[in-house]
Amino acid sequence: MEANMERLFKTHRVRENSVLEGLWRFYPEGKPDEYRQVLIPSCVETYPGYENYRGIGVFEKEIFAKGNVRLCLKGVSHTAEVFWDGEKIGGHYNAYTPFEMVVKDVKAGKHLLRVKADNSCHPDSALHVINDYYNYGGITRPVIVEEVGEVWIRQIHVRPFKEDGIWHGEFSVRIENLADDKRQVGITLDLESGSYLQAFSMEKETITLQPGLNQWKKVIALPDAESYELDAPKLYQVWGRLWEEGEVVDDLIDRMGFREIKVQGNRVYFNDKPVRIKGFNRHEDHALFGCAIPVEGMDYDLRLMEEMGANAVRTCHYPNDERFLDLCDEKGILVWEEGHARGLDEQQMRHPNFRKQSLDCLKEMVENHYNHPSIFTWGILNECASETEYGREVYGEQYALLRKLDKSRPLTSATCRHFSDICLDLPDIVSVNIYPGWYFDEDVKGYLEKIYGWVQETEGKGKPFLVSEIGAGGISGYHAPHRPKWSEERQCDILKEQLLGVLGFEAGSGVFIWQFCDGRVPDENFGGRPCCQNNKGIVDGYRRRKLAFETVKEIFTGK
Ligand code: ADA
Repeated sequence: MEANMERLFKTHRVRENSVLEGLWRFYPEGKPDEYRQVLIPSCVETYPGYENYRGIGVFEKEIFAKGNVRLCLKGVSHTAEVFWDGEKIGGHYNAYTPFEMVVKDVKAGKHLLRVKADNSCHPDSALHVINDYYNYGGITRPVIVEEVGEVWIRQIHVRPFKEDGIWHGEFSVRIENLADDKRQVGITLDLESGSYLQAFSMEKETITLQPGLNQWKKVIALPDAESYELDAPKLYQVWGRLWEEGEVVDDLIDRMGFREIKVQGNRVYFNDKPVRIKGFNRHEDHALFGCAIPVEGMDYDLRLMEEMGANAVRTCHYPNDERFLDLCDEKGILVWEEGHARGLDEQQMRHPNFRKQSLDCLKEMVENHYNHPSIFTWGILNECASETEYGREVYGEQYALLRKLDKSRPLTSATCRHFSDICLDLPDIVSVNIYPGWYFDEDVKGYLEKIYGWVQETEGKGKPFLVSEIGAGGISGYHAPHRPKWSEERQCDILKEQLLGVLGFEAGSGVFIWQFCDGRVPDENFGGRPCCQNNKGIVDGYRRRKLAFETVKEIFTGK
């Protein structure tokens, strides 16, 4: 299948589209003389001399453009301002979700695109705060530039569902009309499987577009559609086209799979098969690339996980680069995709921008990643203040938004407020983070039974139960015969007991190991974090395997 660097497949055959990769000019704000050429996407912290830079980075690129120019920035970390020929045309908060803008009627020729990216924990930032992972800076995901006409397709969502044993798709297409008046256009949808193999083609329909954003919906029965199964992940391309006077004026391609996810009793079902998670928590972090991991590195991470026998990944604690999700779709790896928030207490959740910033992030996550068949659950608010009344209000608000945006997936949230959480009635799946053997010495099975017993006394009773984190620190290369904490040996011992305990717990639906790879943490968070790293990775930041690699592999594969 053809790829561009935006996704793992071509997103347009008609609309002019390119990825603004290659060299850009970078300088720290106010110091244009210090400019250098940098490759985009990348993290500022990987530029020599900028390893600890916190502040505004300025990025510039001259581009040739004309007509209505749509710019889409897939990830700028973390507060962005965008300028076109010196004029501000947009801005965005949050490193982990895309944003876009259209510059209308651009004269054919050279234009200057300038992006300012601020990675400081400034007072307006409620989510990017000092935390147990690193707030890298820069343009960390691809930048797309497109030429659109007056009418163009913004998004196609497909909700697959089965009725009378037949797959159906509820297609929902968002179309922009940049003109000031109504427009009549033709619309078609095609489904293709594999390499351009026509699976379904819709008769052209005529629709009337009001000025601004329009939404058009259609339910189509697809008796020949094949299911997307985890061991046979069949993907379809959806090709939407807009027509005027017999000509195609715009198009958009996305990808989906036919599958349903349901919760029944204490199990999650993926196409009627109960889900049993053997997964990893993975931060987007790499010793060489920071959070801007090239797609080959993403693929390598997934190959390591597959080698260990994993079938799932949690994108802790924020939405991921969409190319990673594309890879998970292709490999049939279940994804728990998470909104952005980790370990915030009530005071932090009372930051005046917190509610809006987190709701925006959830909205952008679901709208952009809705079609990925591998995403089986949306997660929110990891280890936030779910033991307080105010926290409960916020959890309620976020769950309500997610339910409005997507009725097809169960919802969850990882809690550490054991024995005091008052929100367990809200999620569809109860998820707990536990570290027996690492942060405290308690028998894993006993602790699990205690937690599970408590959940059964709350409104979380009878819901699917997941262990969203277990783990232990291990400093890569540190070996000692007396197996002290932080040695690779002790990491194996603890993980073995934790994994056998959790996977042997019949009432549970599985486990996500904390964590796949070591990751950088800020200096301010150095306590309990040797080398300013969270060292609970099964591989280190360079993906070198620790001893625990074999331990996990043996347990996950049963070999
Ligand atoms: C928590 C948290 C993780 C990480 C982990 C740890 O459970 O959700 O982000 O900080 O603890 O390593 O202690």
